[in-house]
Amino acid sequence: MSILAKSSTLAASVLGLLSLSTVLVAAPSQAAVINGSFESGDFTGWEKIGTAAVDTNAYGVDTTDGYYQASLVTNSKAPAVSIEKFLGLTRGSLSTLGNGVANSGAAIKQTFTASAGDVVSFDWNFLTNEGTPNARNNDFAFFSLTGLTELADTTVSFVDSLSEFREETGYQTTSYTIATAGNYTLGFGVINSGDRKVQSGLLVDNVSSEPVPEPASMLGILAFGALGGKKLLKRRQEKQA
Ligand SMILES: [Ca+2]
Ligand SMILES: [Ca+2]
Ligand SMILES: [Ca+2]
Repeated sequence: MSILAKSSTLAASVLGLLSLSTVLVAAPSQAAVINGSFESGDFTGWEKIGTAAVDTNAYGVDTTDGYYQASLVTNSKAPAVSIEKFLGLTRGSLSTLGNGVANSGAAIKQTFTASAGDVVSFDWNFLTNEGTPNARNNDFAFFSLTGLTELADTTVSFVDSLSEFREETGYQTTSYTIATAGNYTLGFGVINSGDRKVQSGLLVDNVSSEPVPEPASMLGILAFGALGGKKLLKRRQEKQA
């Protein structure tokens, strides 16, 4: 075997170890949320119910990441009970958030596998044509993951909107840490409370599920790779001698 051939074998072995390290480090992201920023320009990886589209800045609100964002509107006739079923929520739960009787709306969802400690993070913006606050028709936006959590209703602070809606909360970031490993369905929705004459909307962008950074173990794996490479080099050099 020529020296060149031996070097290539060694290079291949080291490369193999490095690839293994890469696989070990990258493995958790395989199970993460996909197309979380909607940069495919559509709902690849997601399912929807009611009126939901993928829009650009032309919507009248800038995205927070890339060119696209998801926009949901309450104007469809998808009843609250169908949205609850779609998201795997208890029947009637959308009416238990203290905003009156949930009428109809829209939602999107995605199911993914998470490890304990994974952080689910997303940007959202609630928009409405309702007068704010509006006790009778208290439209609201929510997300569902391990339970149901309200993001905003007509009683929060708003600014004037350049979109088709009168007012918006502006984009805000929400994060949630997964306590137990398993399969999770992440849902986002916007609901007409009371009547369905005046609409509200929800923008979502930059959705991600990230493993908690563990610098110590990552360094460990890389060090193991480097060490393995060195040992291999030594062994081969001994053989050569
Ligand atoms: Ca985006
Ligand atoms: Ca509320
Ligand atoms: Ca409404």
